[in-house]
Amino acid sequence: MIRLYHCRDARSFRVLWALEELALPYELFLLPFPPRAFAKPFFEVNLLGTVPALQDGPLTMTESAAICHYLAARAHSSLAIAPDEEDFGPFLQWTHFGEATLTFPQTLVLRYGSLEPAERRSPQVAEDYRRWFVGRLRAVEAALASKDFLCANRFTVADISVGYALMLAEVLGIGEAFTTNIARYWTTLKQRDGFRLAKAAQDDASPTSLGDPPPG
Ligand SMILES: N[C@@H](CCC(=O)N[C@@H](CS)C(=O)NCC(=O)O)C(=O)O
Repeated sequence: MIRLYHCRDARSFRVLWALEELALPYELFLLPFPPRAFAKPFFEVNLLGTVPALQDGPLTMTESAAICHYLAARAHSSLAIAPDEEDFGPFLQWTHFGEATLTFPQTLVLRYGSLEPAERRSPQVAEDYRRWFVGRLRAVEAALASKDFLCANRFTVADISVGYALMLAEVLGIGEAFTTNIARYWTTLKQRDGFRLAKAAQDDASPTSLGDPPPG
């Protein structure tokens, strides 16, 4: 069975959301954040110590957007867009944009705004990257004009990838910067059953001690 190593509301939430949308069976290992400090045996799963880590038989993957694409494609699900479909290019663009362009600046807001010890925090860095993130939302706002989803007129893992960045923005208090189309889109995404089930799964999970047998 698929195993997902996850920290609450971290990028691994993308994978949890995709698993619930796809209705795939999985084992969830909920780790304390950051695992590299508080779950050292996790280094045996992912030598970087980052989440997500997904194990599917002998395969281990650690990139959230790639894992979502992998799961949807392997399931032959409409959550992936195939190479012979018209929106294949935009699908790849948005799936990667969600992580590489939108989430990267947010991690600097998080790190230098709150995670670092007080003496290492930098309001200037946090503010600069908050603005960077908000500026990059312009592309999402334009893409959603008269559309409910980013590609192919259907929900795909590209929406999970970008949607997670919007979720993190809310956590970081940047949600008030959402413009009209983004606010409408985000409201729709978070009402999905898959999103709610993923939230419930992390709420219901017990913290995993990696020395223990798998949960469930
Ligand atoms: N590009 C990777 C980034 C993975 C990553 O950096 N995850 C963060 C959580 S959001 C993490 O595990 N941070 C803990 C650390 O760096 O020690 C992805 O999209 O999955």
